[in-house]
Amino acid sequence: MKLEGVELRRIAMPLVSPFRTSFGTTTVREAVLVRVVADGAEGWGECVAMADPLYSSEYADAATQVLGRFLVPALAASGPLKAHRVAPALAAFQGHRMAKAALETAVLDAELRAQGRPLADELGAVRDRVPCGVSVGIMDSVPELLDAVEEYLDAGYVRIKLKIEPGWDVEPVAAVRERFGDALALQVDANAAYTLADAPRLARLDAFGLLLIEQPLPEEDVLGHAALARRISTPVCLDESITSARAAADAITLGACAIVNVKPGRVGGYLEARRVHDVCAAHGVPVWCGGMLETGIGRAANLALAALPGFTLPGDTSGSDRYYRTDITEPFVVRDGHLDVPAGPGTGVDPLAGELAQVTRSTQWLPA
Ligand code: NPG
Repeated sequence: MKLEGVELRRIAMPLVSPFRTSFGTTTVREAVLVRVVADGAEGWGECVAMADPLYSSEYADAATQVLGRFLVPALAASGPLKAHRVAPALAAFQGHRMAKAALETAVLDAELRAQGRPLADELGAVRDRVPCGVSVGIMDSVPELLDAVEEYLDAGYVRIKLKIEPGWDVEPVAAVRERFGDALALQVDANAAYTLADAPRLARLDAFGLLLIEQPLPEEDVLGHAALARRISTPVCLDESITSARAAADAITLGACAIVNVKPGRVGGYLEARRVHDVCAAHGVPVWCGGMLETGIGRAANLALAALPGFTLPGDTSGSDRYYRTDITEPFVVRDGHLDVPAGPGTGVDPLAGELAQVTRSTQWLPA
């Protein structure tokens, strides 16, 4: 295919309720949408960088800049447009994986649409629907948390993830276990809020039969996670630390994780995400698909990935109404605790023009 141009679109979508994690509170999801036009076909990618560099070093303004100034020009200069050639064409630029992922996804979507092939098939999906978990933010009180969890369980979610931080860990976990029983699939996510010195406190979570504890220590503290894993019985899962298939192989070899959260944006795209899946599968390490408060555009692609055989744990792939009153695609609706994997060409979803216009803050067209 020949690239005609790339549109960068900044959007801002209010969340149905504030989402608090150990690194901050999100009330409006700002994101960058990438639309690639090639040979008359178009494809979409959603950049998961947040408004502020709190989860990772990337943020939406920087992603917009690096795409416009470096990544799109490099792609335009790189010869025939093919999804598998995007990462090599951008490899000279350090980092900016979320920006690179969005561009590669848009190219992949355009290519697959032109061929009439679904992303799920391209990635190697083996399921038509995937079980859905939900991530529950830090709340002002335990009763408020219990109400939120109850609502999600009533909506059919098959696994609950509680966000934790120092001061909001053992007590809320104990309360949820007590109220909803031992059969509830329950896990926690610290977003790097602890240090190894907190090991005794984190070991108290062992009593609650959690599926996993996600990213308790800082991104770069892989050895710390290995040391922690020897001191607690809850399986350690890594998120922020896993920036590539190589990082996954290292972390597994070092004993730093028994489970991996795969987020395509964090590792530079769906093709690398599949390699992370493959590395983990080769080591017998289960994976699950993370979420970054995506709109329907990013969610559709995540569902394709979550349908791969190594994704044996429910992911943070929730229904549209968990995030937004109005999504920018046809809404994803959880039925019987599952979401359908889109079956149409590419990601299988199209943005709805009216809804998209409502949330658009700016657009920029970059001719090839
Ligand atoms: O369901 O999309 C979702 C949110 C899941 O908790 C979730 N995401 O640390 O994994 C995380 C967290 C996150 C959200 C991280 C937004 C960064 C941005």
